Amino acid sequence: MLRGHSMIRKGDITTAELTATEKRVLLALGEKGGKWNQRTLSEKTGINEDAVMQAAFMLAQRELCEIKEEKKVYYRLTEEGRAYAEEGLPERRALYFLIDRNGATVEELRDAFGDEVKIAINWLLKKNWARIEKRGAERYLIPTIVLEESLSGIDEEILDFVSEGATERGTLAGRIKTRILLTEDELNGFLTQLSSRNLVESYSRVEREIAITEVGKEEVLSRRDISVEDEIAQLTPELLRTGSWRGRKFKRYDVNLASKEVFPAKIHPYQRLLDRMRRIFTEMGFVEIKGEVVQSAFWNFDALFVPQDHPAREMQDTFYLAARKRIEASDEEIEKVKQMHEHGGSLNSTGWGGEWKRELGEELLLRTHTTAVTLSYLASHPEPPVKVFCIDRVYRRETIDPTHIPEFDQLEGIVMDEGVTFSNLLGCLATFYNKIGFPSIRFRPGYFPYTEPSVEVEVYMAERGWIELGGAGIFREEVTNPMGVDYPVLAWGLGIGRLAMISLGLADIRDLYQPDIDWLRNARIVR
Ligand code: FA5
Repeated sequence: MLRGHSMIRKGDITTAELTATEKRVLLALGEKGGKWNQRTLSEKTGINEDAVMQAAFMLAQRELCEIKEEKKVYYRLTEEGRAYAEEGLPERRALYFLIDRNGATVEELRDAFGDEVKIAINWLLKKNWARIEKRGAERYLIPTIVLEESLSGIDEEILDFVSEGATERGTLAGRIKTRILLTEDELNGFLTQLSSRNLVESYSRVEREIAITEVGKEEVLSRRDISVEDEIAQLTPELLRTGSWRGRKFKRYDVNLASKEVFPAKIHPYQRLLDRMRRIFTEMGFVEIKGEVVQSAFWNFDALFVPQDHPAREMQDTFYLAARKRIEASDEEIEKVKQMHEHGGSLNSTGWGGEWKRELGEELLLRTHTTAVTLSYLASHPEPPVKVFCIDRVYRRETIDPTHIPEFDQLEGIVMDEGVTFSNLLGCLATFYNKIGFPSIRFRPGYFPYTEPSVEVEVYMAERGWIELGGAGIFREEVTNPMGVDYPVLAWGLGIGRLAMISLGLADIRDLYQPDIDWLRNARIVR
């Protein structure tokens, strides 16, 4: 029969092959009852709990011991619970107060109990320790029980026991039941009541009991000579240099054992995705550019042929700054933009008509799209070819929902060269989406004041249907002409947050910014 050397069968392994720690643990288990929990076993052997458990698991694999796991529930007092355990529950103190005076008005109770009066009255009535009686205009609380009957409530006993350290559910139940006849359901009811009053809180812990098996006992008996000799767990330069490793025993390793989970630092999944996008565009021959967050309305809107009365320019859509600034463009460029808006400049265009106001162009704002960045780059690089992209933050006054946030990232790009066409634009975008993991996208006719033709890119998401990922088109001549650009410009602006949300399997764009440690730990690292 072929034997996989990593498989451990009953009887295959003798104590001769146990590590020193395993031998120590086995010997300890062999004593007396042979049942221990990991803490006592650790104390007995003088080996730390982790190492004890590791050894116990190895012994269990060889059927030399058994490990039973049990989830135990514990209780502890909250800060408020601790205070009440010392001075008594408010209703208890209020009851004594009422008994002393043979009843008291709500005001008297308020004077005596201050902030606690509500809790006290509430529970006095709930526990039937007092009733309300109207005497004239006054409302009195009258005690309904005599002192002897009310010596201690079960909830108070539980508080006492927990404060004395009977914190494990079973121990607590045992102690309570020696004093009071109580079913499990009743006990649960009291514990729930104390938790909802925020006086105790529960937590759970897995506890392990390690017991030697018959095989283990035989092993210990038959090998009274089990010797615990020191083993080398790690080869050091010292051991090699001096040669003292010779003749010594080496610790055995089982390379098939599951290792402890480690969570190394890693780059945030969203940042990784941004880096991947950068890499894709760089590999496609693009150069990354950067621009200012604060832009003038001129570069964000006017130079893009967005009319001055366009709704997107309104205060409720755009974050404006209180300040204005001289437009950073040549007088000639500004004049050409003005002419273009008013009557189409020297082109066969009507423009938007009306008067173009320079002061509106001077208004400063938080850029609403990265198109402001690529356009001003184009204005200073009017000669072909231009192939640049920009990944950056943009800002809009938005009502927040699963696909809208006021601060999000866009991936902008332009290609300007002689003879580039609309199909080149669609091909370029399809290539990008394909590389980033969206093999099927669709283009729909769109509208932007600065492009013609214009498209919107969409991707299908099972739960949400088609989601709009970005806009694209060929810059209109009304945009390129004032900048001195004579060739077609393919342009796009893609929303990255939405793409990231789909690609990272999130249902809500806001989750990209939530510090959810489990999600971060489990997020797969993909190139
Ligand atoms: C624009 O911003 C255009 N500048 C794109 C463009 C560039 C068109 C160049 C033509 C030429 P739009 O407003 O549709 O277009 O925004 C682009 C993408 O950003 C949207 O498709 C969407 O994916 C994303 N987006 C828009 N608003 C939000 C928001 N509030 N939260 C998250 N993503 C958003």
